[in-house]
Amino acid sequence: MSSTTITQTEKVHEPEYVYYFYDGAWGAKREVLTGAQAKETFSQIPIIDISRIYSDKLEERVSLAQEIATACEKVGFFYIKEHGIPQELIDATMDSTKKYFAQPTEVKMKEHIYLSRNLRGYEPVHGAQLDTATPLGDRKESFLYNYEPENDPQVPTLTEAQRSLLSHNLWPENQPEFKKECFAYDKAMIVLARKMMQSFALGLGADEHYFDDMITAPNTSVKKIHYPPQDPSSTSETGIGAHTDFVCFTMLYQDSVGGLDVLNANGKWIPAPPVPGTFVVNIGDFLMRTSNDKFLSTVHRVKNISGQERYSMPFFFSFNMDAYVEVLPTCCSETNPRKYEPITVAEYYRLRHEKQRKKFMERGIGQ
Ligand SMILES: O=C(O)CCC(=O)C(=O)O
Repeated sequence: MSSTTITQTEKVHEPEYVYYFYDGAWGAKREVLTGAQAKETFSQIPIIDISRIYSDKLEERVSLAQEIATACEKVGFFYIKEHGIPQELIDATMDSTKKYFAQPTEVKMKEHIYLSRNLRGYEPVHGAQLDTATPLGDRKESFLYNYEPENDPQVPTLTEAQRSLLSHNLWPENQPEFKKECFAYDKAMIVLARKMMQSFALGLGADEHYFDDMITAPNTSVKKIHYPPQDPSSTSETGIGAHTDFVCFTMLYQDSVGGLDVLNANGKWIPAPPVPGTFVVNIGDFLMRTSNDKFLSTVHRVKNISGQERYSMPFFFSFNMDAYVEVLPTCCSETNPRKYEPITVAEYYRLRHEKQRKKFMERGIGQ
């Protein structure tokens, strides 16, 4: 008697992942989910008219806050329109940004970020490399400047100890107009950002003024970015590698070129194309932490494959450097206990900067 063995070849499903930069390092990953495995997630970015943020009726501010909170919980990204920042101011800031980048690289290198202890100033093309799979790094150059209290529309009274926690900017010499234009933009954005924080507080079920005392001298920064076009088929560089922002939230102005993508829960890249008259707002790691993960800090990236020069200006916003930040009590319950210990902003940033500087020194950049 003979016997036959039947071998069945089972199709093994190899999971596919999207990798991204998180907490100072590349390597966090999200599985790409399709078919029956796919989760319910977003496929577009909502646009919210925020004119109600200036309403003197609490119920209108609350209804806006709820709309914003829904976007923060489901997407972590949304556009804001009717935000109150004059288009002429934005255009003037974009013009001065383009003039700054048009200078020769050796002139801009005089304010290289590694000449500043807080990594403020100019970073050349390929100076950053978030995605370690791209050997050249990020195909972008940038200029980063921070909050200066004298430029705040509500100038705060600070002790010497509080002043010592602030970052120092590295301004180009002999370009007073550039600095003046940077400050004019920052000033207007600080006013809007404080309103946004009140809206986030309401949306998280807290008092509208819950965050007010923590944002009297907020840690804000503006990064002016120029993305030269990249070869669409290149795998050796990208515009900015996939990452989350580590601040509370970001308000991004982008020109009309496009290239920003946002990652949904299924590991699918959703475009965030330019929409005239809007800023793109996204939640960062620190507000996600403060909300006990209720609000999402969403992964995003830029690839400028348009063949044109792209310019953008993210405005990053965080609490005062000496603020001691706890998870909001309204975001915790017996069934959903607090996930994070309180931390001061200065400590949170110190840890992050340490990792960032170490990473760049490993690549032989900096001192
Ligand atoms: O330029 C953009 O559109 C996004 C910039 C960004 O994600 C960043 O600087 O963190």
